Amino acid sequence: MAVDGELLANTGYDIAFEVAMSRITPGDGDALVVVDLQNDFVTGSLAVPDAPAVVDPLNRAMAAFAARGLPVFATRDWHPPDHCSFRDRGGPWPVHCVAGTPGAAFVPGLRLPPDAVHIHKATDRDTEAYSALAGTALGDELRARKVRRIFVGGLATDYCVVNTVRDAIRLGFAVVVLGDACRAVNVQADDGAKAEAEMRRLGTAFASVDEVAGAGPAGPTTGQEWR
Ligand code: VGL
Ligand code: ZN
Repeated sequence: MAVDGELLANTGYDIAFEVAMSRITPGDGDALVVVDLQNDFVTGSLAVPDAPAVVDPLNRAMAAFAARGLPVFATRDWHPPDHCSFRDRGGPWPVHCVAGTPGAAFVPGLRLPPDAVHIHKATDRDTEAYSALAGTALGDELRARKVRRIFVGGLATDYCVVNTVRDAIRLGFAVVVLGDACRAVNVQADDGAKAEAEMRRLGTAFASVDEVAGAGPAGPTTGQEWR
């Protein structure tokens, strides 16, 4: 059956189609937040298990948002060389994501839209900040773009993702976590599952990248097939 997107826009059929396809279509007021897709978290000193698996889903999500003209934010953990979270200062982590080093760079293969907004976090040597909304411009940048709902994917579920989601909800944003585009550190085996449970409890929706962006690597071309 041929579906004419122009004629059927905003009709009941259109909504029924979305529901039947389990789609959450990003639109006005939505933004994507890609969390900490950095070398140290993917292949480096603090490699998150199975982290390379989120690069392709996040590329597809970014393509879908960019094609709709929706904002994409990319965060980076951006520590000074003597950050308080490092073991030699009594913190829990190996040295990671030192500002300006290769470990702090985005992973190769991450296809950031040219106009992605870059957010640096945990830049103060004496403050740990897992949330991308703690001490950064992200909240103001979202409000400036009239964003009401953020879609979140990246690393790590049990640290930056859950803390960012908690702050976002506290600040009044609706949140959709892209479950297949997140991975957990799992210092304790169930940390990721606990973080997910907390996010659900707080009212976070979960969706797969396919549900949001459609299947396939290329991203939208005309918009017709993304209805
Ligand atoms: C993170 C561990 C250490 C994160 C940052 O962004 O998830 N995790 N620093
Ligand atoms: Zn860190």
